[in-house]
Amino acid sequence: MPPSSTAAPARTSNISTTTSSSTASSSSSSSLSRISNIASHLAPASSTMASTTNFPADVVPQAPEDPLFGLMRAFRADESPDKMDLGIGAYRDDNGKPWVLPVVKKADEILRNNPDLNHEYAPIAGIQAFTSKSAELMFGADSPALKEGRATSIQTISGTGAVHLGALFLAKFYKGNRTVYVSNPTWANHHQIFNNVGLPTAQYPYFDKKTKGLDFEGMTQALREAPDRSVVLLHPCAHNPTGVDPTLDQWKELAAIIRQKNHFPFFDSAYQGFASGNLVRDAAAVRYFVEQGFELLLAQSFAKNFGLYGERAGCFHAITSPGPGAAETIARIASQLAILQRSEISNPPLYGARIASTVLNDPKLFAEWEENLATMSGRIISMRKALRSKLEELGTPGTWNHITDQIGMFSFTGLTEEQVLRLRNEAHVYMTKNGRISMAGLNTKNIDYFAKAVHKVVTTS
Ligand code: KET
Repeated sequence: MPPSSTAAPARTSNISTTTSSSTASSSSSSSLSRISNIASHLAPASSTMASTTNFPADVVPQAPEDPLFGLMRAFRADESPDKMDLGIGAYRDDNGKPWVLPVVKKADEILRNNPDLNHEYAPIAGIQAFTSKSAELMFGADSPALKEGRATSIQTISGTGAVHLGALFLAKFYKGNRTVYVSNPTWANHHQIFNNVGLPTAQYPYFDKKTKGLDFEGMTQALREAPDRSVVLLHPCAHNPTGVDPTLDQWKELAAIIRQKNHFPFFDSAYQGFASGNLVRDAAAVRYFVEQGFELLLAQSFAKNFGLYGERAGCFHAITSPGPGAAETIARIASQLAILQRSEISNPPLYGARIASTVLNDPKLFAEWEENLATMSGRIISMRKALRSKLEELGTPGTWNHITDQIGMFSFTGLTEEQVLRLRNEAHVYMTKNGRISMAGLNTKNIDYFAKAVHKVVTTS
């Protein structure tokens, strides 16, 4: 630190002491003028100080704006009546409006009419009625891991907070190969979250540009070649951004490789119920791994399947392998997670978890939630069919079967970055540069416009 900056604060604090003591005793005009003299004398020094920083540009360079949230901002600022938001993965109804799930409205009503509710802190691990049902939702109520007491669950700040907590736990305690293997491509935030806690990321091939499907060969080869005991991040269903998932048979092969290599699986589940519309089917890969006795981590988001995006409801689960010491292992893991949680967020937010918990704990509301999920996934599937047939009718060059083959919230269209930018500039269509579209941004009113805009950029580029 330069000497001038250490000297200056000391002088400044002397002044303020003098000022306050002279104000306290009824101050004379001579002492006031003496203070103002000293203050003006010091002014240049303090203004020099204001321009010095511990964070100059070579230390804290200007970071680029988050691409996805930047896109949302640009969309909001666009005044065209034709504008279309196909960026963020958030469900929209057929009028292009955010949808508050009817079952969420009901749960909200129940909560607001409960005279016993208050705003006290949640326990460090969150609302137990919520976390235990979240575990059942993911792993199945009769999961061997739950029955044998080999699982621990802790409420988090939605899915991002869960991935972060898992990353932090691994950074502190994982003694295998600390490189986290993520799919190429993956949710962009994965890289940041792991890198921020000092865990490097590497990529395994995932998307085959030619078939616009899974590059299973490339994926399995990379996992075989990765150093033993690497961390492998997996999307259990509705892969973001590609909409391409392994089949159950492929999952079984992946599990065999992961077992053989002693890799450590970390699942990021943000779309349960969104892929097939069926909560159990969308959990099949995870449940298979648990049945096989893997030790694993899982981040669970309720942002999309409950439409609780901004309420940040989520859960982190750790499961350990069966064996005589399993219950003791999981208790130790839980105790450390509690310490990490306490120092990071102290305890998680209540509202979203209360809503989800109300639904998860009431069979009638749960059944209604499943209907709401079917409404969302059904509308998305119908948009896939409509988009594919419109592009085929228009004779847009290329094949478009991948639009209906891919599942979940997104479609990885295969549009190039140049085409994406032209769509934004010429047609006010907002999507990420990698050609991903959020299918829920399409509806019966704007799909023609979108298909024609795509046709135009594909035929004239
Ligand atoms: N994991 C995946 C795979 C994912 O796509 C998201 C969100 C999250 C975790 C985090 O969700 P949270 O809201 O923290 O529960 N994806 C969408 C939104 C975002 O990027 O924040 C998206 O890709 O559009």
